Amino acid sequence: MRTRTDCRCCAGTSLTEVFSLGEQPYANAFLTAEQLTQPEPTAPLVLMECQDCGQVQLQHVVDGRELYRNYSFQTSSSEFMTRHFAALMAGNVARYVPRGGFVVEVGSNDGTALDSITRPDVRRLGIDPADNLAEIAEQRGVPTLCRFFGEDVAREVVEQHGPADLLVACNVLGHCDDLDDFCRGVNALLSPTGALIVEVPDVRHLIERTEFDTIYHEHLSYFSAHALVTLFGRHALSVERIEPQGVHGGSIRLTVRRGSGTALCRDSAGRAARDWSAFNARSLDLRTRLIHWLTEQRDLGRVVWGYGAPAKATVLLNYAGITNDLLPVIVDSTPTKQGRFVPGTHQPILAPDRLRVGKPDAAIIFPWNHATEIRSKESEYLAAGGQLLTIHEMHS
Ligand code: JHZ
Ligand code: ZN
Repeated sequence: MRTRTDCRCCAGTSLTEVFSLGEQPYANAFLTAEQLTQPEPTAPLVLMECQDCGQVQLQHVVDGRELYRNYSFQTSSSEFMTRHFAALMAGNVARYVPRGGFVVEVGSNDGTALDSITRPDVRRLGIDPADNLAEIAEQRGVPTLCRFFGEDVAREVVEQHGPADLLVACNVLGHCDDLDDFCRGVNALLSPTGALIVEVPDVRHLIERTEFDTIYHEHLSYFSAHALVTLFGRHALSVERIEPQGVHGGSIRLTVRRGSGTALCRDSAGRAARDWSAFNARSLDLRTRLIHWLTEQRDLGRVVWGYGAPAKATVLLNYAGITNDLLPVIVDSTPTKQGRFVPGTHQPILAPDRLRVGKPDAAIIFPWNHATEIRSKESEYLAAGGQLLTIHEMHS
């Protein structure tokens, strides 16, 4: 772990602390039964804001090799996200990829997005550091390079396959410590007429919608459009388009091209409107309400489980200190998470069909971003009187 004292978007050094979740375990490091008795690694989660460009980033950087070698999250776990990425690929392949062209996805996970490309003439390559995921992707026929993307890897790829017409990086920029190296990689790999498509959660929504549970060690940056335009501008990359996206609590999609003539003015992305003290107060209030509600349910003799074990569940449960006496079980559809336990608070993770057997009175949907999909899958449980709710819907 190291402390970062400069802004990864503008290189400035005026960083101010705006929020802290304290010392926390790694959100996606779901434990095996043997690991339950062993000490767990933790690191602080402290948010810093750059006073020059508005970038928000973690003060402490945990080595990515520790977080990503074996990765539990799988893109294919959501049908909604699978459709979202298929639409992204379809539109941009049609727009930027000529016959026989080349598409590279950074952070390609289990190959879901690249697998959606239907044109047989298009060559594809995924790049992802998790070997368990690269293996899954390869099995479904998506060629995958199991590495961290950066300038060196980009040069190797160009040498082997030629330049990329389309580079896609969704929910991956936030995970990169060295964004200058990422941008040098883009410049090494992108064809002169190609495009880079980036998607990241928008920090504006994180603040406005009190999404503090999206703050964890993997997420080193919490971007605004302004900070990203600043970053790319320093690397002769120009942001051609910014489109809001509803996914992950409110995201932005950027289309980035070669050239320094940034077509977009650097909109200040709500900097003046950032009210961190109200965000701090709302986060504390949410935590208090959650603890009260769960205690009340327990005292009424009602059983409450968790539905979905996203990284966000680990953050919320640990921040609120919710152990098995208040919430004893979580169900999740991801095979690699089942049979494991939540870091820190140790709830067991079971397959979703156990919900129909165990029939808890209620379950908290931890991935609030997937509430619609989960409710439609669990219509039987709901019809039988079960309750599914998100933390934002909780009133005691
Ligand atoms: P979900 C992800 O974070 C991954 P997380 C990553 N860390 C990132 O950067 C951000 O997104 C932006 C389960 N589930 O997508 C599957 C069901 O059980 O909110 C997942 O474990 N049944 C790279 O970890 C979890 O919920 C279902 O029907 O916060 C969702 O995780 C559905 C739809 C999901 O990711
Ligand atoms: Zn900055």
